[in-house]
Amino acid sequence: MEKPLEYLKGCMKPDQYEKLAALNNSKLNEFIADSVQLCTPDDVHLCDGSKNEYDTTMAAMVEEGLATDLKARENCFHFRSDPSDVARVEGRTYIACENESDAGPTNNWIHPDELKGTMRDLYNGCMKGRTLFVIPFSMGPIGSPISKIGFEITDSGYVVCNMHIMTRVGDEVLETLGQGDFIPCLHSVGKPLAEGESDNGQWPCAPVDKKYISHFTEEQKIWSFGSGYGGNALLGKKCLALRIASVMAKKEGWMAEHMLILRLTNPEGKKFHIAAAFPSACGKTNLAMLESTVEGWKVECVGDDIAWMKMEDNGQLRAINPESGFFGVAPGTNSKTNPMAVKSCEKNSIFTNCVVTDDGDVWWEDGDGECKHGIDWKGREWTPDSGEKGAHPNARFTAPAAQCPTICPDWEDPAGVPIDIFIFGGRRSELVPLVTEAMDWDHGVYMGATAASEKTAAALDSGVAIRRDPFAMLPFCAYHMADYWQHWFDMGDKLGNKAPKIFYVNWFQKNEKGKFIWPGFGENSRVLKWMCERVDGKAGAYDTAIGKMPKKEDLDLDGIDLTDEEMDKILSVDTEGWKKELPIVREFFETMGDKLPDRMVAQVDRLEERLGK
Ligand code: GTP
Ligand code: SPV
Ligand code: MN
Repeated sequence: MEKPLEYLKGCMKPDQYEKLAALNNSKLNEFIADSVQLCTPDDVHLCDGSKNEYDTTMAAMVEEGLATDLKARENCFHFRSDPSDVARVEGRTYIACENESDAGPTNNWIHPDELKGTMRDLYNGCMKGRTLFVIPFSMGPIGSPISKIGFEITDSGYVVCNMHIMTRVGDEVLETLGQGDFIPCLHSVGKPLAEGESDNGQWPCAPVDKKYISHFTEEQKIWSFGSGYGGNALLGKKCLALRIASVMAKKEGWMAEHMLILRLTNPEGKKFHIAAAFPSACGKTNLAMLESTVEGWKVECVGDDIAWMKMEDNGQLRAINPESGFFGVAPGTNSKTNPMAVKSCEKNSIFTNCVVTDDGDVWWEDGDGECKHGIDWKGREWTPDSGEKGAHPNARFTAPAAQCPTICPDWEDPAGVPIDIFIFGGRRSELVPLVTEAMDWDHGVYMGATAASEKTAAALDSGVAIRRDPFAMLPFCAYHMADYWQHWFDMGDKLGNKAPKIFYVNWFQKNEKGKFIWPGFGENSRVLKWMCERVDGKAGAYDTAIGKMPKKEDLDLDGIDLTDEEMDKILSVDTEGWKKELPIVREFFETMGDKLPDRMVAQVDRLEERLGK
C-alpha cells in the first residue's frame, strides 16, 4: 500500500489515529493498514491497555451472550468455546521457512509463498461485521533488554481481554517501541458476519480444516486463523514466546523454553532458582506455586509456563518470565492441590469451559466444593449424575500473576533470576523413577531430549499414548529438533562449571490399582530439597545405570504416608524396562537424520553399556 497512514486516517477514531501518526513507525502502519484492507472489519480499535478498555470489551461480550458475568466472583467471567476449539491443534500448526529441512522432522512445514496464498484467501473479508483490535504488547517487563514487543491484530474480544492479563498491553509499549522493530501477529477467529448477523452467544471459530496456526520463522511473523483458543490465539504466548523466540534464541545464543521458574529458600535463607520443563498439562503451574511441606523451606513463583534465559558476562544463566498472567488447567486445581492457583483466580480472572453453577460461580472436576446443578461447558444442564464431565479436561483459568500470594518479589526484575537447577519430566505411569540426577551436562541433555509423556487433553491431536516430547518443546520448537539439541550442548559448553545441575522427575507412577503412588503436589518439595542439597554438596546419591539417585534416607520423608515397598518402587531402576526403551530412543534419534549430534549418540551408547547386555 502506498500511503498506509492516510488509509488508516479514513478508518480509525481520530485520537487513536493521532497516536500512530505521532509514532510514525512505518512497519507498524503498513501492518495495520494491510490487515484492515485484507480483512475488511467494520471498525478499527487501537488498544491502550486500560481497565476501561477491558471492561467495555468484556461488557460487549456479556451483552452478546458470549460471556457470563460470574456474580459469585469479583470481576470474573466465563466463556464456553465451540466444542471443536478447546485446545491447541498441533496438526494445524505450521512452520513456514524456505527449506523444509530447517523446520525438521517434528514440524508441519509449508513453503511460505504457498501458505501465504492459502491464508490470504481465508483472511479476505474475514472480519466483516467485527472490530479489528490492534494490541500492542510486550513479552517481558516493558523496556527490559530481554523483552520483545509484538502487535497482535485480532477480531476477538476474548483475545483482547486475555492478552490484557497474560501480557503487558498498552500505550507504554508504543512509547518504548518508537521506530523500533516488533513481531507482527495477525489473528482472526475466521467467522465473518453477514449484514445484521451476530454471534448470538455462539463462540466464533472456523472448522478444523480451515484452522491455521502459522509461523513464518525467517520473516518473524505469525498468522493465526480460525481458532479462538489460548495457545492458538493469544499469539504472544506459545507462538511468539516459544516458537518464534526459539529461532531467535538459537541464532542469538540464548534460550526460550517451556519452563516454569521458581525460587526455593532454605531455612538458612539461601536462595535457589529452578527452571523446570514438563509437557503441557504435566504439572508446571502446580510446581511453580507449590506450598512446601518441608519445614522451613519456602517456594515463590516467578513463572509457570515459559522461561527466557540469557548468559551474563560472568557466565551466570539468568531467567525471566515473559508473561504477566497464568493460563492454567482448571480441573484438578483445588485448595489442597494448588491453593495458590485457587487464590490467584479469585477475582479479575477469565474462565473457559467450566461448569457455571446456579449461584454464579465456576466449578470443575476435582475442584473445591460440590456442584449439585449447573450448566456444563457445552451449555447443557449438568448434575453429578449426568455421566459426563461438567468441565472440559482442558478447561482453563486466566489470572493475573500479581494475584498469586507467593509471587516472587523479583518476578518482574528485568535482569531475571539466576538459575541453579534444570528439571525435566513427564507423565509416566511406569518405569521412570521419582527423581534422577544427570551425571553431567551431556547426560542431562540426553535426559531432556528423550523425555516422554502420556497423552493429555492440552492438545486435541497428540496421537499415541506415550510420545517423546524433548524438553517439553515438541510442539514449540520451530526449527530442526536436532539443531535445538545441539544448541543445548553449545549452551553447556558456554556455561561450563556455572551450568545448572540437571534432574529428571516423574510424579506420576501408578500402582496395580491405577492410583498415583507418590502423593505429589506440595510433597514434591521433598524432592526439590534434595536437589538443592545436591547443589550444595550436602545430600547423598548413588550411581545407577540411568543416573544418580537418592536412597530413601537421602530424602526428607518425615511424615510422609508411604510404605517402604511403595518408596522402593518409585526409587528403583527397572533395568529390563530401561533396556526396552533403547531401541525406541534409537529409532526416534534416527528420525533426526544426519543433523543428530554425535554427542547424543554417545549418550545412548553409554546408557546401553551401563545397563549391560
Ligand atoms: P500447561 O498449562 O498445559 O502447560 O500445563 P502444566 O504443565 O502447567 O500442568 P498443571 O500444573 O496445570 O497440571 C496439569 C494437571 O496435572 C492438573 O490436573 C494437576 O492437578 C495435575 N498435577 C500437577 N502436579 C501433580 C502432581 O504432583 N501429582 C499428580 N498426581 N498430579 C499433578
Ligand atoms: C500448553 O498447552 O502448554 C499451555 C496452554 O500452556 S496453551 O496456551 O494453549 O498452549
Ligand atoms: Mn504450557
